[in-house]
Amino acid sequence: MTTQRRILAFSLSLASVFGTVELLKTKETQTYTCRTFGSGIVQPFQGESYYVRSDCPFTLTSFNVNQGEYSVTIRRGHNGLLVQVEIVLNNVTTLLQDGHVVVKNKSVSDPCDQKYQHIFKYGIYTRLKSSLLPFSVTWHSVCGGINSLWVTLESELNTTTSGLCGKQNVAGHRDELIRDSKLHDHKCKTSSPVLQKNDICRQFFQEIKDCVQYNNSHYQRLCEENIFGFENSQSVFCPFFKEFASQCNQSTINRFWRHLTKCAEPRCPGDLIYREKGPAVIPSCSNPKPPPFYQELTESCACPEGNVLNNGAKGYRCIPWSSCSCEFAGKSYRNGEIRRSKCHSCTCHGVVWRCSENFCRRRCVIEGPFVTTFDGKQYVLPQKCSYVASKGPNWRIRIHFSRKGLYLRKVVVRFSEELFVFKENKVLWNGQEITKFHQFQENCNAKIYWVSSTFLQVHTTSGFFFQIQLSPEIQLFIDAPDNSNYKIKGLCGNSNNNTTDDFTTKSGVIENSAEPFALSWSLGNCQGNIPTNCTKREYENYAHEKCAVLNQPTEVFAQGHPHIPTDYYYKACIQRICNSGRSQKEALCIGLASYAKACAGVGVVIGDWKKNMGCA
Ligand SMILES: [Ca+2]
Repeated sequence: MTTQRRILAFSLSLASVFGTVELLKTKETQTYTCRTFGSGIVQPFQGESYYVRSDCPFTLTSFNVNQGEYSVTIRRGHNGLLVQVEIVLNNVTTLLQDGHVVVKNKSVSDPCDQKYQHIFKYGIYTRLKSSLLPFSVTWHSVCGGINSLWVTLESELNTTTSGLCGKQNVAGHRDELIRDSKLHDHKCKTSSPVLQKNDICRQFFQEIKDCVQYNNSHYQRLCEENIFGFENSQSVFCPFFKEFASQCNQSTINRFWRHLTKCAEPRCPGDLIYREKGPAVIPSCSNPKPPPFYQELTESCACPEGNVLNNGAKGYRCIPWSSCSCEFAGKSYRNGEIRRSKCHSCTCHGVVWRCSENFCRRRCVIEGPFVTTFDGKQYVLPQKCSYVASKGPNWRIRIHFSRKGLYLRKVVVRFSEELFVFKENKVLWNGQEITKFHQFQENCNAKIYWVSSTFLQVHTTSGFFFQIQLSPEIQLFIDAPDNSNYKIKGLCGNSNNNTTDDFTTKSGVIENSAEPFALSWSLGNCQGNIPTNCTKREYENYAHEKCAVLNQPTEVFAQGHPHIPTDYYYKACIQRICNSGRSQKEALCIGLASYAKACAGVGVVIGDWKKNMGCA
């Protein structure tokens, strides 16, 4: 680190210390909201709303707190909608464009938690909330752009805000706000608003005149400026009417204005129904009672009364909370059902398992493309790639897939400064082949032991521990270090006893399916897909017939049934035989061994299955 950098780092850390103090000093008085909607209506923090028609970029609001920059800049397209919004929160840029949310040049899906900001669905809107300041930006996306956006400051800042929203406590002048907020751009144009009589605007304000307290003719004028040229664009004029009708809070007005303006209620996906004032965060199987902050009411797509969103399934289905279910090893469990193993007992709570203390170590298993995470989620890798299997503060395990079959070619482990490469029947340490394994290299951070003729154990000084099987194929068993929780990442997940966040991608987004999650941890080029059906049809019958032994209650594997469901292992067994590139018998034995090892992991020893099945 250079001296300059050290000084910079030091002042930044000071800034963050003082930042906390500054935050406490802000007066908690009221909420300051500034909105922009339609084709250019601006409701500033203070003073009357105004209209601006322009395709130029503008600062909506901007301020600095503790050397951190905060700003929202907007640009409208020729369709009147916001086509580009750039939000800078404490120097982190988020771009809203073409229906995507891009944070630091990476597209994200909501919810998205980052160090200083949180992006989540807020009713029918999306909200970005800063965790440093009581500041948030909320928007509504429609086809073609954003038709409504507002920024909220929940306290008065010790600093001045500028932009179209003006100052927090002083009303600005329209023309000055527009002039001072416009950003440099050669090609864009700002035109004077056109006032042309519009019948819908007139009828609307005639009808609601009793409940809107302020200057009616001013708002009628705004309505006509907003709608001019966009008479057929509901995306432009509906948010305007919605905004004013919502101030009336009468159900008759609601029916009337939707009928008059032909602004239909937003459509909701799946079982969800639209509510003018519904929950900002929909109660779901995993979160049936969102915390108070999220219980705010807003326009929302919600489940019918008494139901919750089944977020364990696709397609926005609503079910009673008592019907929610959890998954373990490919099997579904009812809400409240208890699953016991020799290591611990777990109760299904909505879609999340709540488990007692685990007496066995949490183990990630990678057997070819079949992965079991530390927390027990099971999936199949989508492609033959190299992947980051797991990484922690000072170690990283990579797996490299074989091009030929469904197995690993090598495993590369970096622990501090030491590099281990495991290939079939060969182990390299910092580039040298090693043959003696017992208590290898006394001063090293890692020690390797042979456990059997094909099985290696690696112990590290930091308590991190894994086993590698070298033949008949390379398989990897990693034990989660104690108290590691969120510090571990990769294909093996994070070891926090919760399977719902195991598909966390490299960029920190939680995915629903294995494919985007696994590929985010891939490295370099991949060597083709991993087939999900039987590529060798002639092997199919053999596979079904032989793998069925796993499920049979009278056979040797039945001892494991109360502890580990066979569904996942049965499917994997068939897939191995069909696609592994090995002989049928060899693949079968590997498949059966996989279940036997899983049982051994929870302390259940399957009898002499190798002899029974003719596996060596
Ligand atoms: Ca987890």
